[in-house]
Amino acid sequence: ATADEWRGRSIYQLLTDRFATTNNSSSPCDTTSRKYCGGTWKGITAHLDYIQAMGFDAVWISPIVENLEGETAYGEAYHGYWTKNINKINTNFGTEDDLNELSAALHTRGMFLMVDVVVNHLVTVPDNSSKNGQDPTFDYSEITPFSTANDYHPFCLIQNYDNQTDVEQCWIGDKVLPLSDLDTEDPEIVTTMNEWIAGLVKKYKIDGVRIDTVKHVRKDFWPDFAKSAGVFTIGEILDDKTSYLKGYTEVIDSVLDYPTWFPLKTGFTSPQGNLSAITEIVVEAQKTYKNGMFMTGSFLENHDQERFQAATQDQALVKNAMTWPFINDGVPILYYGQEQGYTGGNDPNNREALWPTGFDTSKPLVDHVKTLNAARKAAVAANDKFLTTSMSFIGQSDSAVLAVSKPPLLGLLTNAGNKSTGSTKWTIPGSAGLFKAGESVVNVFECKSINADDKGGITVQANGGMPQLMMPASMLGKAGGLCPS
Ligand code: ABC
Ligand code: CA
Repeated sequence: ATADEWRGRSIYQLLTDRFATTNNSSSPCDTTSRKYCGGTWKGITAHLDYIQAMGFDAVWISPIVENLEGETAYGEAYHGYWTKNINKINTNFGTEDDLNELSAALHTRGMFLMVDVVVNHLVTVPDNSSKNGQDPTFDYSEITPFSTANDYHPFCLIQNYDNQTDVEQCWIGDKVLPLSDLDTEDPEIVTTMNEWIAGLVKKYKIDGVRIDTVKHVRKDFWPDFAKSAGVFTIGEILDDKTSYLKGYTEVIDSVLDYPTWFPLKTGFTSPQGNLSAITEIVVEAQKTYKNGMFMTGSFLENHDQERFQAATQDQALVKNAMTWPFINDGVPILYYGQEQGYTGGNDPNNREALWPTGFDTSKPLVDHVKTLNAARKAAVAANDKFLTTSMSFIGQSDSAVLAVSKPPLLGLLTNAGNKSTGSTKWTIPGSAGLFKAGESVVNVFECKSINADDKGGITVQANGGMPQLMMPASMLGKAGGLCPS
């Protein structure tokens, strides 16, 4: 599928090993031991109802290729990022047929499959010479098809993240488990990777790829790779600066929105957070990225960062922060387990198994997510320019509140927290041009309406620090499942 076909989608990100098992096992998963816990592609296929019922229409799964087998100093390759053979699949997750069944099952439901792919490195366990302060050596014959030292950049760990040559040609990982950095300057290797991605996308009817470690490969590698993939590409560039991401927005369709994630996380972690830092980043991105904020992948959690609820369990703050990805110009991405209220800390603790919850749909955050997806769908249905019109911020005098306008949605967020009393409010003047005089406007989280004043303005009082998502009542009609009257 093309970038345009992904624009209106909503993505559920999961780790294949941790989402669902084939036979609905209820065995616990000890995240700290960093071992395979038994999740499979068949397991995902069997639980698509759970994902779809929350309103998602795309699923991002872990890397699918064969990984290094057995124990390393950092456990097993259950996450899938330690490629051993690009031409085989990871049988811990199932068979080729299983993967094809998952792909077909998604398509039958009108959903998209996104697969995580890695170009930057492959992995083989080093000998332990580094223990004597020497450089480790590697048995590249374990890796397919890049089986000689010539296929890789000479060993050096990235020392200086401000030196882009270091970032691209030295290795990520650490002394204990360095990740062999592929020589992506070699034309033969480039051809091999381009043919590989074309074949993979075709074979499994993949609709989009999430590209790992994009900033660790030279920028001009990416356009041909993306073209060979032939589908939507979204890249991971872990950096907090829009000026750094800018160049990447020109070589692939889309980038994960890390620059906004940093102020989003700190802004909503406590009432002391600064919400205007979010506004600043967004305005910069809208000005500098190739497509503005459109097509950025907007998220609150992922598998590399502690979960939001590791930082705060104030449910008002949680619900505010969770609302953001669904009300901005980007494509919303929800990391599995957030809807169940998971609280895991940094890798590996943020990779809990989902099955112990029994895929419980009665949880409050499951409900919250349903409403968020439904509101976004309703907005798309009500305004055919929703996906192509930039959001804007409506100025507020209080720095603990944020008013995000993306008609017909008006997101009212605050970091006042659930202990806040009284004073927090949003003032939306009639001059913002959002509502008609006297029009009935509904907060879709509570299905409660208020009337705009005679100039079309509204003043909304926060209640227990909760976010509010406003929409003209007249537009709810097209929205299945949203505030049924
Ligand atoms: C394993 C263990 C961990 C252990 C670690 C040393 O080794 O599991 O417990 O702590 C995979 C696995 C991981 C595994 C790694 C390494 O491989 O999932 O569990 O960790 O073996 C992607 C994926 C990620 C994946 C890989 C590797 C890459 O999403 O899941 O990890 O295929 C860098 C990369 C980024 C990568 C990330 C993990 O590391 O750039 O692509 N993610 C700075 C750098 C970043 C760097 C980051 C973390 O540090 O600039 O490039 O990310 O090392 C901001 C700055 C940022 C700064 C952050 C921290 O602060 O703006 O620049 O990031 O203010
Ligand atoms: Ca590299």
